[in-house]
Amino acid sequence: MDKNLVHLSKFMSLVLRHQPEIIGLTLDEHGWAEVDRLIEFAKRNGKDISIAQLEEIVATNDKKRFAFNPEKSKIRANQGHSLQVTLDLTPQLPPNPLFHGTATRFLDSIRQQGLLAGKRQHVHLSADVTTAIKVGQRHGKPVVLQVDTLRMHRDGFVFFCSENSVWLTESVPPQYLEFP
Ligand code: HQG
Repeated sequence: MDKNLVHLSKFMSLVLRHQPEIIGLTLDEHGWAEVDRLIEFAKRNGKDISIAQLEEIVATNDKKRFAFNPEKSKIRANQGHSLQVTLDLTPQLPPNPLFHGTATRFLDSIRQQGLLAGKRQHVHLSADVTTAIKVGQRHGKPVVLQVDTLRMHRDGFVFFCSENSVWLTESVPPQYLEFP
């Protein structure tokens, strides 16, 4: 993806996941923004985005972070919100195990508290170690924890899989985590 599109995609993450109000936009309870309004409000705030660029971002974004509704009149982020939105995801039986990539500096706290969603709505889990390492690297020296999803599922924890294949759950208490 070219640099300008990466820049626009980061801007879309900001307004569609965290702070739509910075351009005066509102999202509905499912996280959808009207495409026309997004374009218009972004323009008023100095960001020119064309419908063609939005389509390219939706189609080529490395992690499929965004999706259109079938009519292409609305757009939303597939996951990663700090805003309270209902993504209408259906609970699913997760693969066992799943992985969580984090940084070594968080380990003491995670040993005590388990994985917490923090500012986001969910704890994010990866289906493979390579992805988990990439996620962890964003925070420092990466370390991958293994999550016993089978036992969590048996104990009543609910898992969702986002449109872009990120596994989501509310929290992971320490007894379900395997540390390296
Ligand atoms: C850590 C990216 C201390 C947690 C990725 C993580 C993902 C704790 C950090 C998505 C903790 C939160 C989310 C505890 C958790 N004590 N630290 N008890 N519990 N943590 O960015 O999972 O590029 O909010 O391990 O690919 O890193 O945005 O979560 O290190 O899918 O599309 O607190 O963001 O996707 O960091 O990443 P984040 P994350 P996008």
